[in-house]
Amino acid sequence: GPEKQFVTDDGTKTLWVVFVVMVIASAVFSALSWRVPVQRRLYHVITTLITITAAISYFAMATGHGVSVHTVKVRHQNDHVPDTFTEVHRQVFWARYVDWSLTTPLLLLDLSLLAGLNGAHILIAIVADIIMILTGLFAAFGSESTPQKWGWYAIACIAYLVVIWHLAVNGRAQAQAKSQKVSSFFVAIAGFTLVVWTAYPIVWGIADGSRKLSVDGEIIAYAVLDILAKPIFGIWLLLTHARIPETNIDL
Ligand code: RET
Repeated sequence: GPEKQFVTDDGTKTLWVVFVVMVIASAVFSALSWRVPVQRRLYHVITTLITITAAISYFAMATGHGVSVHTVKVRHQNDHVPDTFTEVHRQVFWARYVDWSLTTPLLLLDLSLLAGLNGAHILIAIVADIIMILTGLFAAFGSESTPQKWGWYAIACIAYLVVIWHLAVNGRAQAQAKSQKVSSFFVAIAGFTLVVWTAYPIVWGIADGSRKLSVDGEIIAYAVLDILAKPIFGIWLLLTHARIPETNIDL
């Protein structure tokens, strides 16, 4: 019969743990917004929306929603019988892509406002980011043929390079123009973001991509990354920006 790559009880427990972490983070971030005047709460609003979205997505995954089984035919090398295949049935948690398509633009908005990027640059970074997530979704599903799958993956990686370019080059230049304090904070938190985000396509490559990592292993890897990229990033941003008046936003 087909090889089955499915979540087990341990994976489901991990999903529940992350759900709870995201709910707590959302409560803490909204509580923190009371410490600043109402005109200065945009970072709190954005960052709370990020963890609320993640909490909803983890609730879906923990209760068995936002997931579907993907069937892949794997061809075997066999000199005597041409075209021997086995089937792999693997669960793909598409709820992640719904989460990422909302939360990664919001994370970029946080960083863009911190740096003081202009509207055109923010728009390019966010559109490239959405293209990255949607083509990543195509890579996960449109993959009866391997070249097609890695083709989508390559397109997503190019879009990711556009995102990085905007942060590393334009974002840094704008932050520098604001002040030394803003600049060093931006370099630190954008550098952290770059390292954490770059781990996602690596995990994808060994999980959904080549199916070497089990579904439980994939859940654990993304759990660690999601906690770093959302609650840890968020608490760092909210506590630090409050001490740097130049990061205030005039809207
Ligand atoms: C995919 C696969 C295709 C290639 C690339 C990817 C990048 C994903 C990234 C995700 C970041 C997610 C975050 C989530 C929430 O906290 C879609 C995995 C480049 C960068 C930060």
